[in-house]
Amino acid sequence: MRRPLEARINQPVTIVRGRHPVHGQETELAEVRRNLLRDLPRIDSKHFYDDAGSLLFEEITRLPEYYQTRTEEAILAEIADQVVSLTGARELVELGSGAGRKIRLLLDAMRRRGRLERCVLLDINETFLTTSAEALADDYPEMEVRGVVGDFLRDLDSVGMGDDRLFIFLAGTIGNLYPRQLAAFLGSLRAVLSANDGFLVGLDLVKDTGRLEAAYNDSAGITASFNLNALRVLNRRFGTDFDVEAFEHVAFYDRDREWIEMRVRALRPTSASLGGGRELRFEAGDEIRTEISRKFTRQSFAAALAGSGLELAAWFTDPESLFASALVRPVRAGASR
Ligand code: AVJ
Repeated sequence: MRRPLEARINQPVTIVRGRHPVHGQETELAEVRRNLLRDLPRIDSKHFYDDAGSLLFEEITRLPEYYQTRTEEAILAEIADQVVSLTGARELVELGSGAGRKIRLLLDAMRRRGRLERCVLLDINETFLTTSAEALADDYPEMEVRGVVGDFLRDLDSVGMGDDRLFIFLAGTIGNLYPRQLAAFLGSLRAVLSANDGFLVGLDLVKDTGRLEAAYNDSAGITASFNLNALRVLNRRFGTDFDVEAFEHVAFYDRDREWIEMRVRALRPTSASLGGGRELRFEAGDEIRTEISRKFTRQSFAAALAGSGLELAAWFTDPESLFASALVRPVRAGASR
């Protein structure tokens, strides 16, 4: 997959693995079991993204009901130059790297300012990460490209230190974190950010319930396939034996918690072996939560930042206020309190 080194002597692509034992099967297996044994069983949404799931997500981004991707792209096209000049970035670091149209809007803006030196991509899917890194190295030969295979909750420190960097975390993926995970994420982000680094984050916004629920219950059934794929991923990676056909897709908006929740629901009695002699039984109607996707307001996002050492520097949204791009910076020493 990687081309010979001499083909890109001026633009080396390096792929490294996150330092933490995310790939240690025992740790992950223990975590998967623990989550399945909760009162409301849970599968972490990172398990959606094997190759099939990553492709299904790309299909989701093109659905008529799924406004997020095209709205964020329109915002970024509008603000890229401003964000790059506000941050003076020479290096772009993408967390949870996607398939790459949106990152190019920012790289192009950096190129226009003549300050494009380096790009680091961090993603959990090695295949997608390598493909994206290679494509970016081809299209931006003046920049150095590095990939980190890892989990943005555990492997941020593998990105290393630097300055004049713009970190980006697009697509509203930050909304997939539970409040406690979000606080931990912001803490580890603060720890790798230098005083002059910036963080641009995509946030899906609170809106009409009908519109939100339609985005997660598309008429083509792609989100349903994406959701149920999590059971297949568990079967393959962790040796469970969920009968995927015995479950259906569920997605609804929880107005109190301001998040979309996706679940898989048993259509009939079924059971799954978790290994180690443990068996999980389901009656018809029993559910497993597979994802939360938080919807923010400017106020709730600012509240999430409170106490993290990070603050909101700018807030950009589309004309309909469907989605926002928030520019976040470390709180300046002496500027707080
Ligand atoms: C990964 C955050 C962009 O939560 O909307 C899409 C994943 N889940 N449809 C989201 C997803 C169901 C998505 N993001």
